[in-house]
Amino acid sequence: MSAPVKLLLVVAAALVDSDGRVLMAQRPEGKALAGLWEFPGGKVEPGERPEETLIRELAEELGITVKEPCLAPLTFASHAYPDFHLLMPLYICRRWEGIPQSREAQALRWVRPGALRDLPMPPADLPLIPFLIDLLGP
Ligand code: 9L3
Ligand code: MG
Repeated sequence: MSAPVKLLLVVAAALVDSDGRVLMAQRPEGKALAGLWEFPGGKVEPGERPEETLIRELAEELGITVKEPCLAPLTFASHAYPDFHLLMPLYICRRWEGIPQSREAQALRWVRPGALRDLPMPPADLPLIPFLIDLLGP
């Protein structure tokens, strides 16, 4: 038998603007994977439903209000890190209240799906790019 693995559930969002661009956030200094560009989101805390987590994280990180019906599941990432296995549902969101702003010192960028490959991203996020290109075009 192989060693037991710790499963980590993280939820992430592709916020899509009216031009079909996706909001990417750069992980700040001091965090794991600092400097890499990711889909915003975070860990599901005990007792939370994933959609609640995502709504909370988007409020904390970006200062926007998202209603649950505006979150549509798109795909998920399943990625082995050395010390845990990450399972990360990705939701599409096209509607929110407020203007996304950096609330946690992270840089933000709106990026065309076809240009996502040019950003250094966490390895878990990379396989999500083709799904966004399929949905939104390059
Ligand atoms: N992670 C990867 N891609 C993402 C997100 C939101 C998170 N789009 C990974 C990085 C960390 C773990 O999930 O290893 C937990 O994220 P955080 O709580 O450190 O932001
Ligand atoms: Mg986060």
